[in-house]
Amino acid sequence: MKLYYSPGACSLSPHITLHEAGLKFEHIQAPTKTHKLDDGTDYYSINPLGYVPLLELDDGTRLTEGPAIVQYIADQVPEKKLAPANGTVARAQLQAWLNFIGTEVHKGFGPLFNPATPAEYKTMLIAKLLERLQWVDGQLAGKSYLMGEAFSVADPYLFTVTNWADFVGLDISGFANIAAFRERMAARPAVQTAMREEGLIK
Ligand SMILES: N[C@@H](CCC(=O)N[C@@H](CS)C(=O)NCC(=O)O)C(=O)O
Repeated sequence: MKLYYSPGACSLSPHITLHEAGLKFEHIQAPTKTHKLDDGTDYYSINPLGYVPLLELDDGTRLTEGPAIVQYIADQVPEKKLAPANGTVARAQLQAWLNFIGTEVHKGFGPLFNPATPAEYKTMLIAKLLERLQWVDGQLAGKSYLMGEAFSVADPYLFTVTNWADFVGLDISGFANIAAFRERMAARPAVQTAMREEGLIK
């Protein structure tokens, strides 16, 4: 398998998940600004939408959309229990978290990275993000991970998007449960390996 990623982008979530799964894969950098691979390939020829993550399977199938990719990875190694079984209420709850993070948090951050976004809109986005993260903080009370005591593939996604707070000047230091969750995540070997491979830590 090949994972197309950009350092620190949302592709960090499947990158961590692949290490949690213990699967063999190659990681290929696809810079989100230039859309050019190191070998000169135009990334749009791989993903016409131009974004990461993209997981290319060994038969050449290309999977996009982070929440779908991480569930696919989890389902390759059911013994690792990275996601509850398909068709269960717990699986729907995991999907609810993945969708919530994708639509209510991830996509709220995007325009904050864009210097062309008007300041008033940024202020609105920040207020909404803080509201959503406050709710996540409450949901994490008394829990180690989003789904309870068991780690799941929703956790690397929350870890990844909350990593962006510092870069856009969003102060989330008041969310004690998110801070504890982030520390717990940062201590996981799979997280450290993925972050090292992306050049985010030494
Ligand atoms: N809907 C996609 C969105 C992915 C996305 O927003 N990727 C960003 C990085 S976090 C990106 O590659 N942006 C560059 C671009 O759109 O060209 C998903 O959830 O996987």
